[in-house]
Amino acid sequence: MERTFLAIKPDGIQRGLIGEIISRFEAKGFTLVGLKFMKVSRELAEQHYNIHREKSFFTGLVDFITSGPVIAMVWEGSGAIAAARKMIGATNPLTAEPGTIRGDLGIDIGRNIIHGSDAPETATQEISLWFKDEELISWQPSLISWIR
Ligand code: 3AN
Repeated sequence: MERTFLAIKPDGIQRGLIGEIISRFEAKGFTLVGLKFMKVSRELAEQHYNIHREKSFFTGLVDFITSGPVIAMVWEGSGAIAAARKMIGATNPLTAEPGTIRGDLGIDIGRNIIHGSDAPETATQEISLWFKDEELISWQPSLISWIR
């Protein structure tokens, strides 16, 4: 069973999109194993976006993600990492496909609503950066076990 890290960014929270976004992953059939509503410290933001440290937009990115609360989540399911990326859509919401979260709900590359891990290694890294083991709950949605 695969786990992926997703975060609803400050713009998603400010625009009242929390329910809409969580609903999509619930409806898809993935299982929520961790969730917290939190302010992101500069230190955490810089670690999370470390790979972009040399990019021109790095400071703006860190300013933005620390500017208001975010919802950090871990979702579990077969193929969850790639499927969540597909549901999120391309980095630039203007070119993201309709039907994706960014394609349906956004217009600005710097305000692209949600983050999702892009590969198994980054998912593992990001989950341990954002969550302690005891904050993650393994459980079986038994009512729908027949679809697995
Ligand atoms: P994704 O979130 O689709 O994996 P990355 O990892 O390439 O995209 O970029 C991380 C974040 O950096 C994006 N979610 C976006 O907020 C921001 N970003 C990426 N490219 C740009 C850009 N050209 N200008 C401003 N912000 C950007």
